[in-house]
Amino acid sequence: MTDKKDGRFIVHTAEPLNGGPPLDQLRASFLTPTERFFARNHAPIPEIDPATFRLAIDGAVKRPLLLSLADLQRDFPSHERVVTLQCAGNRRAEMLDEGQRGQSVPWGSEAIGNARWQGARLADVLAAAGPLPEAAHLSALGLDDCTAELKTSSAETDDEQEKGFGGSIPLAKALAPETLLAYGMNGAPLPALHGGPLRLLVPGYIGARSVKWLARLTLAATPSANHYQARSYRVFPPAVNARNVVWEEGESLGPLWVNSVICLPAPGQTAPAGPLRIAGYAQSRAPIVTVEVSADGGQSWRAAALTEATQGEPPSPWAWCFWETTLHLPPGEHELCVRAWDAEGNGQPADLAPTWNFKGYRIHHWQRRRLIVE
Ligand SMILES: Nc1nc2c(c(=O)[nH]1)N[C@H]1C(S)=C(S)[C@@H](COP(=O)(O)O)O[C@H]1N2
Ligand SMILES: [Mo]
Repeated sequence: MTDKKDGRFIVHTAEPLNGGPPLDQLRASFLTPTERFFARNHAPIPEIDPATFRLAIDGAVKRPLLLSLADLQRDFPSHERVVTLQCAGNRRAEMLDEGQRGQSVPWGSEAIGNARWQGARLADVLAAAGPLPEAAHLSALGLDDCTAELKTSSAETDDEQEKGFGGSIPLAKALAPETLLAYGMNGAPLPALHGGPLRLLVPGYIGARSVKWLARLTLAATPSANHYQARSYRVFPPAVNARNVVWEEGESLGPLWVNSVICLPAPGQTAPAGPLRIAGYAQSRAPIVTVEVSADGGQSWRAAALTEATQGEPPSPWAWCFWETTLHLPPGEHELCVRAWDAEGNGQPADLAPTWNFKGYRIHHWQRRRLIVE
């Protein structure tokens, strides 16, 4: 599957493929080309024949449905959405010390991408099934086989555990107009690596809820009991670790938080004296309204310009925001910092410590970067 990606793709693991593009490339285009779009896989990519593929919709519905891809494309209007997917583990490398390496994907800031997705509105399909009054959550199950990871995971597993990757969202989010059953990505059929023939696409939520290779959607009164909803993708207070964790007590992740990242200059790059362009991305559950940059480790700040470089796309509330500013820095060592706010007033913590969690999710403190100006 690495052959599906650009030559500069940062491969964290090849089988299954987990990786993303270098940050200068990521910042180069508002829509991330598919061959540069990050990939996060918990198990090998399942082989699915689009001709015999069926999606089951069951549980608390009046009319259970079994839909082929052709049914979906014929019976429900097609919609396009420009949506940024971000993995809950993005920026994990900033919190890992040597002893923790190897436990999960050591993401830099590349576990994110913005694409134009095409699909049916989940709300339209659910309307055809007729949700019953007790339905409060929508569970999604993938066709992949995560048995190997489930065996090695520190979580207790029981025999009843589904082997596919799964997760759930509240029914209100399932019925929201932005949520899609996606079969297209960047103008082409959804590639197998990114969940083809069909994936859930939940804008504004952690990437894990956008379940790939959809097999089944189930409406129920309670959230999914799947491992990746019930035990994984949860954050715990800093004192909790792998030995004392009670999985069910963690805060289950859903809607995204505010994050902002410096892409240019690229990490490790020394800059010549003179005007210096600093640029990056920011994303949240709601549109980003302010991004500020500091060159003195967070003592003084200036507003960055939010670029409207949407390349002909109408602005999307579910897409990331590109920001940039030009600094004139004297020769020497500087500490760059970035922070952002969204339209709901959410911001970022200054430091990692209070948000540190042993699973390495929701890392979103001000990003700091050492820069040498010659
Ligand atoms: N079936 C299935 N769906 C999945 C996953 C998976 O491993 N299996 N990974 C999830 C995670 S953790 C993320 S961040 C996104 C990544 O989507 P991408 O690989 O298309 O970038 O898919 C989500 N959906
Ligand atoms: Mo993820």
